[in-house]
Amino acid sequence: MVAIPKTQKAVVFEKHGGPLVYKDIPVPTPGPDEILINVKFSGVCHTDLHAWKGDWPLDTKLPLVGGHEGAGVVVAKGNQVTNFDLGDYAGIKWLNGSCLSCEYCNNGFEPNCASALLSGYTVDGSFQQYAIAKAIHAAPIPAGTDLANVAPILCAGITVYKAIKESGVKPGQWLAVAGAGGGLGSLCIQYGRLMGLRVLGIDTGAAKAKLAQDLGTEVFIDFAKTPDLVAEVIKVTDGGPHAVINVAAAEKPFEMSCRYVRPRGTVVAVGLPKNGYIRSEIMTTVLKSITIKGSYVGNRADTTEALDFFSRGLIESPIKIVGLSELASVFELMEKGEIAGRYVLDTSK
Ligand code: 8ID
Ligand code: ZN
Repeated sequence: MVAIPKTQKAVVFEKHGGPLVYKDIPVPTPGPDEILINVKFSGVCHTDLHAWKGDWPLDTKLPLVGGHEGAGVVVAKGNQVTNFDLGDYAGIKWLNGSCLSCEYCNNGFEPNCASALLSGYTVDGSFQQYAIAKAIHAAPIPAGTDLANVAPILCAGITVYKAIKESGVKPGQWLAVAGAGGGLGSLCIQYGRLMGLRVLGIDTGAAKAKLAQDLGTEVFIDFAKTPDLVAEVIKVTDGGPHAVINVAAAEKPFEMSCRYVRPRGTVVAVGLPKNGYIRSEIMTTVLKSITIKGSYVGNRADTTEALDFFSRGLIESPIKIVGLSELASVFELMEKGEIAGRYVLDTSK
């Protein structure tokens, strides 16, 4: 048994866009159906930046401890918990809990549950040393896993794995990833390759181009250096990609993807730019008979499956590790679009 301290380090903000304060706060106590995870590492997702800025028409808890890619060790549990033991590895994901009895939960659409609890948004998340998760939704992480490297799988990995499945793309077909050099994109390239797809990456800058190519894109297009992106994508994929996963935190690439997607192809919306709309010209939408759909994280089965790819050593986690106290500077880099891959916070620093 490890002793659980009364207080811990966390990054807390009290208002959107306000100071991100690294300070001591109480360690929470798990309820009957909850586990307390000693978070060792937490990925920083662009969603955390949206949450801090208050970008979305969905209220957060305030004050808030953000973060939803937390990997750590179970140190306490409620008396109803049967699926974790003390000492097990567990992960905090975006979907912290859901009712498990509504139409959506019953059909495996847990992210669509109206009473879902969201880590680092409606409940405190993983930018702290000790975080609470509903045991039934916490991610089971196999013993011996590298906790820094697995952290980005807990949101970015699950989300892109699910989005590719939702696209219905088949082995041998083209998958375009718009936002390929970011946290979700760099994992999307790899899951796509592992599913037998030909991957086209779209993003900008030398660092993201190199990362995307190292991770397995067959073709990379720098959108900032390509005057007619739509024509170029159609050319290199010989008619357009069969599916597009939009993971950019910007609106423009969504519209473009509706133009370059192959006839009968699918455009998947994953990125969540502030006030964003997908615009697709109706004539083209109909004549090309394209599908436009949204994909939102993943359910418990998607979690296990996405983690399994990682556990078998098939996924390279493109991470840089810095201390938890440095969250504000990570947000600054992310805002400027200067992060290739994912930053992971070490909660001991
Ligand atoms: O379940 C979901 N749907 C879900 C889950 C997790 C995250 C949605 N998200 C959302 C986030 O809230 C965010 O809006 O996905 C988006 C991407 O998250 P991220 O991968 O964590 O962000 P990032 O690391 O900053 O990467 C974004 C990339 O997009 C590129 C940037 O250069 C960056 O590499 N990008 C931009 I901004 N504009 C682009 C464009 N026009 C572009 N790439 C191609 N074309
Ligand atoms: Zn996320």
